[in-house]
Amino acid sequence: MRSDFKHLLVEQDGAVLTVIMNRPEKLNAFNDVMLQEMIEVTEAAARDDAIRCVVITGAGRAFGSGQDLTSFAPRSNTGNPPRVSEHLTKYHRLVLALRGMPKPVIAAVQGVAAGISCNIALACDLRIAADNARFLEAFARIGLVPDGGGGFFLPRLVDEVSGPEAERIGLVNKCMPLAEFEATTKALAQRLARGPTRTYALIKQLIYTSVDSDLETTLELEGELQDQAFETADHREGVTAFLEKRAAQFSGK
Ligand code: LHQ
Repeated sequence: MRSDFKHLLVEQDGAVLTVIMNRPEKLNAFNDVMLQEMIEVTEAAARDDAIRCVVITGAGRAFGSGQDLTSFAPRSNTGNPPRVSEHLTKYHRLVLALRGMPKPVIAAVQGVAAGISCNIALACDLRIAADNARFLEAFARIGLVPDGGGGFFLPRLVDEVSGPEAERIGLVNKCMPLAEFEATTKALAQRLARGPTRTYALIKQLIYTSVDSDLETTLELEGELQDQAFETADHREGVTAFLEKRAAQFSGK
């Protein structure tokens, strides 16, 4: 995994990869370079067996402010603007890479997560929020419809939601005081990375497929995925550790 990105800070601590979107002066708005780098790092993390949990977060006082409106708007003022839908296919690649990542992905949200940055947080498996978090589908404020999966992940979110409110309605898994935010996120990511991460990937596949399946199809998929889980080293280790009355040492295999 290279680490010389222009707009990302990438830190690996054991099996946890933390990706920090790093354009704090623009509240980490996505320009073309940062979007491309996010796609690259996400796809590389998916392939890298040494990484067993990914944390996505933002530098400075925000998670992200969505599409950089200064870098996209001038193009649409030219005589031959690109179709927005063409530009959006890059975001689709990122959303699908996060969703399909064969290991847990945590969005650690402090400050604002607006527009497509909000929807990137929604595409992650878990969301941890600081009490200053603001989830903001800012699209309608600039006359746009939600994109980047906003229409899929959260069709009913029409107004701004704070961190504490997001916890109350189940939009985030945990909200905490800003002072505890970093340490709690690290502890959660390390705990997940020590888990049976191959099985977590199968669980993600089951849950995300079941959303648009019926019961019969889901029961069948459970059987197929359980066949795979049954063959993992981590399943053997889990049962052995239980019988030996000790903590399991999972390898993610
Ligand atoms: C920004 C941005 C930003 C550039 C703050 N761009 N500079 C996809 C594809 C194609 C087309 C369009 O859409 C999409 C998807 C989308 O994501 S659309 C939604 C785009 N995002 C927004 O509409 C949010 C725009 N930003 C805001 O409403 C505010 O900045 C929020 C509410 C996020 C934060 O407000 P404040 O805390 O008051 O901060 P601020 O507004 O003072 O921002 C700080 C700086 O960051 C400021 O620059 P400056 O040079 O004046 O200090 C802003 O201009 C800049 N910034 N968001 N998206």
